[in-house]
Amino acid sequence: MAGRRDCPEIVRKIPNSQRERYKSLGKLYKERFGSQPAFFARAPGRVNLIGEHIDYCGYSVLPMAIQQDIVMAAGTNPDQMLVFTNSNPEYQEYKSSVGDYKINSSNPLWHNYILCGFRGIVEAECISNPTGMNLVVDGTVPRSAGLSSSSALVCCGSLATMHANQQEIPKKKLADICMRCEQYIGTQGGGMDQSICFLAEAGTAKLIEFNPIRASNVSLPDGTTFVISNSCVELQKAATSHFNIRVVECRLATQILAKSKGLDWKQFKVLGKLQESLGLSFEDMLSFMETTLHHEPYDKKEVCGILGVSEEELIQASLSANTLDVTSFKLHDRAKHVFSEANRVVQFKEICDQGLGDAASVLGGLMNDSHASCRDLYECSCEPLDKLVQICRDSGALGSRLTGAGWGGCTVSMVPSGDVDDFIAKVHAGYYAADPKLEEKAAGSLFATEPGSGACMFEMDAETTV
Ligand code: ADP
Ligand code: NG1
Repeated sequence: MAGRRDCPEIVRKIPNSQRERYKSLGKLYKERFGSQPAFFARAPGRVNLIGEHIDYCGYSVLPMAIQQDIVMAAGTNPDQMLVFTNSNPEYQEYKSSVGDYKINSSNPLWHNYILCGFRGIVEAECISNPTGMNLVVDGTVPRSAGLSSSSALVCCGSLATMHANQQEIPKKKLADICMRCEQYIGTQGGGMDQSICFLAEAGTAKLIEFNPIRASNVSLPDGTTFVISNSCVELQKAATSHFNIRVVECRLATQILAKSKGLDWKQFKVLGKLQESLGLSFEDMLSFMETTLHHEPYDKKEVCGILGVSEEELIQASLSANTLDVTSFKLHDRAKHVFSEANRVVQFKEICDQGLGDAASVLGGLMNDSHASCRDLYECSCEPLDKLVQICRDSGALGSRLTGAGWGGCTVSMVPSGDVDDFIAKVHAGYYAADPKLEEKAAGSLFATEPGSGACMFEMDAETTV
């Protein structure tokens, strides 16, 4: 049975390095709401080292939390109101009553992510009369950059809701709740971001497995450091259909492969479950896929013909609200990416566990292969991102790849620790200094990172009171 120690930590002392930030958040809270916040909630962003676009196919991934985070100064109000204010004036204040709010997935403004977290906790814990809640939000995770600012908002919102309503929920259950409730925003993602957000521990990357959610430590090779660089191309996932089209393509590939084996295809939504049912290795799945799916895109009619359903039935069984108009599906290439990427995650973990002398260069090779697969088979890269990956490799990275959903956002590079300063200087010169608009943003866009800790709450302490 889960106990208090399985729940997010309640930390008594805010770290000195963060004190001024929390103090000014507390000050903003007092100016807006007339009292001290009751507590702070904190949820980190993450960087995925390898395993892209496979969590929603049921496969394991290998992320670590980063230092950048979302922090909320939180308190309750007796008026049953939800009031969310942001330290960044770009985000307008949001106000509604606890019983009368709407999550708007067609125009997903910032507060909708917090509402996802609120709704997730209220529904999961059957809270019939949730308390009103005041929040002042402050974020340092680069936005729409593949470092999971959206999930940090959802997870932090869920943590604030949990604590404000005097609930105690174990981390794995919180990860599961948040994985599901973030889908209210419309993207049909997997559970990587929410799982690492709650289950991260300082000093170690994690292998995250699903069904049920589990996390195990991964020791990265000594003498290497991971460096993140942001291409500064932003794509808000929930506002476009790029992401869900990939989810649907993987689902259709699963169903056509299941049907070809005479299985009840409607029972299969994800490639991982199909592989498990068939009991095949990754190599066997790849050759089964090669002989079953054709390289050319499938149109809707062909898919309906193979599955023996009408378009209406296909919509019910396989499509999502924002993919109804998609007419062409690249099933072969998407499935090939998923099986090979899932295999790379297993190899990456094994190599880390073995800790052999040449581990870093082998891991770097896997990262490079992952990028090529994302670019060519999954088509989730873009020109600036490919250019940045190349600059990172030319600047001394042992491996470099896009991280997160892609179509913009960040690269993650594995760099010999002694060369980090030189690497950063070269990437700065090669990517940012070449364009004055990028040069302006370079400061927060290019940084070394270490595995950070997971979501937690901080009590108000005497030094933070204003
Ligand atoms: P990511 O890859 O960072 O998860 P998404 O495009 O999925 O990117 O989500 C980004 C959205 O999250 C932003 O458009 C904004 O609505 C919200 N967001 C991110 N950071 C903040 C912040 N500090 N304050 C308010 N909203 C934020
Ligand atoms: P980001 O990069 O944070 O948008 C998304 C999904 C992940 C995963 C990655 C790709 C959400 C909340 N996050 O992450 O589950 O599928 O893309 O590997 O949908």
